[in-house]
Amino acid sequence: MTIPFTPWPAEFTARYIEKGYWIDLPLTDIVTRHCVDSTSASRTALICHQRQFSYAELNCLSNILAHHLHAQGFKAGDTAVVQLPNVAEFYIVFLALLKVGIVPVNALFNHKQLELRAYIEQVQPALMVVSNCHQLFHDDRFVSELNADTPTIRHWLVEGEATFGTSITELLMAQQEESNEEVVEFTSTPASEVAFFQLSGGSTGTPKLIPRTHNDYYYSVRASVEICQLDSDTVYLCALPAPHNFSLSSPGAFGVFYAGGTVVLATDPSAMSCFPLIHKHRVTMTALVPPAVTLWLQAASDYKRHLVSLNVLQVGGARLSESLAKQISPVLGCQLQQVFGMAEGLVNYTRFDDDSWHVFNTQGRPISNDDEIKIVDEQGNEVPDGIAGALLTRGPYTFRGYFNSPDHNANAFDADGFYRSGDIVKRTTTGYLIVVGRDKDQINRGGEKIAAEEVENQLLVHEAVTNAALVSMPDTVMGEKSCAFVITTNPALKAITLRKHLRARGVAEYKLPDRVEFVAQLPMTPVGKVDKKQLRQTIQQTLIIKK
Ligand code: AMP
Ligand code: DBH
Repeated sequence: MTIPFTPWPAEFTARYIEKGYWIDLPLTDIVTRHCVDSTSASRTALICHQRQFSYAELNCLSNILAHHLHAQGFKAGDTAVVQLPNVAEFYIVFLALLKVGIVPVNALFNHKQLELRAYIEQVQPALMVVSNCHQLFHDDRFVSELNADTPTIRHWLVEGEATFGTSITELLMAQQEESNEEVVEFTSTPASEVAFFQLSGGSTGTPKLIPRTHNDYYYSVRASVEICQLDSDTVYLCALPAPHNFSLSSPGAFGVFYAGGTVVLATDPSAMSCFPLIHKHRVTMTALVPPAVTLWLQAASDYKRHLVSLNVLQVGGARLSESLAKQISPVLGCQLQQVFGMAEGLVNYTRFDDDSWHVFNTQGRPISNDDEIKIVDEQGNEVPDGIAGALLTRGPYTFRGYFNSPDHNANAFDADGFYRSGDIVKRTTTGYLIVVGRDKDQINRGGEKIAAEEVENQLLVHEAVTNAALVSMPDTVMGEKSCAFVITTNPALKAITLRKHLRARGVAEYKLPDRVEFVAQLPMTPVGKVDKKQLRQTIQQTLIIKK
């Protein structure tokens, strides 16, 4: 059994194979390739608090888990929903699932009932992997609800102490002691098939899933490793959520594993969590979103000596201002690399030999010569360099369709299979992209993406809300925050009541409106849609007047 997905047309498949992009190896190769000789196998792959794992250990632990799952009757083509914080188990579990061919959705740790249920609904998982550190899994209440609603779920793995399901920690410890584990070679799904689902930032009512094949993802990882010049001396701090496409593959932890370096896990991107780790483990490289950069710059003056080992700071996920960009090297003492990527595929990097203008003012250029870029005006005609337009792309690691979403896919791609990214960009004459805006209904809250419609739908569930529109408003640290314009039948309704309502609906905290404006009506465009452009202007004006 394999997971259905929209394949690349045959002539593209042939070209990507011929050019050596798709090499027909499973993603687990990023670790197993180091286990053929004892010197590389014994190198440190992963550091998680006090625990260190060599490549051999990482491989062995994921084998133990794979055996367990195999013994439980799991097989290739089964699906899983995984929600783990930044702990070693995230990679151990991921590798184990890939080995057995179980296709996971890796939810973010700040996701709650609404998001988890949306993923569960779409993939009908046989396996759930969760952490008892998460508020929803302190006890088994939500677990029982999900078991009752989702007959496909057969097994729960729990990180930490389990009050339900099987404890990953105990399982791995018990099995390791038995040692001399018989070696079974697992067969993952074929490399041309779906390895896992990546999460889309989305712009629709329900979050969409992005099928990523071994072949396409592994190519993006290898090519990123080359561009970012990783090697076995690289020590990478994973400060963003581990499942994020940026910290997983650009080049992220997978890139570091491929290169034989070391991944150090941080619980969060704060300076307080990260600076001591950089100092202690002599971290050479990390990746941040712009709001974290602001905080690091503020904290660095007292702790610059902690950062001497740091060579490269990658920044992406949201637009980095030129003024922030210029402070990075003098204040943090490392080189800046801008990264503009998307879980759907296309990733752009500034290169290490670029001049400072490109590094400060552009979001880089694509990974691959076969990344095809179209920048079009509202009529769909390509615009010249220097003129802003909508970014469309296709290529050897850009997907061809969201999972099980024919209606949405009909608009998300053009007739030639180019994906409409929803970003408004300009191309320089040197082929670099500058992100200037967005034409998707999304708020980018410091790199955390909020699909407006998803939140609006949940606001509309409230009995006193008759209409709602969520838009972005400028914020000096976050870049953007969210503002909900709400029409209500209850003049006494308060913003805090709506936030409570959304929490009770299980909406992730970062999606709660930062501000609520109660209004008598919403402006409409000539075609009868809510005029969000005007709402953004209204809230900007309000903020200016209040200042
Ligand atoms: P996601 O769909 O969650 O993977 O988010 C991808 C989106 O994040 C892109 O389409 C952009 O809108 C935004 N993004 C990522 N990196 C950057 C960047 N360096 N500058 C501006 N926007 C970015
Ligand atoms: O924001 C993103 O999704 C993103 C940013 C940087 C990404 O997917 C990536 C690099 O790969």
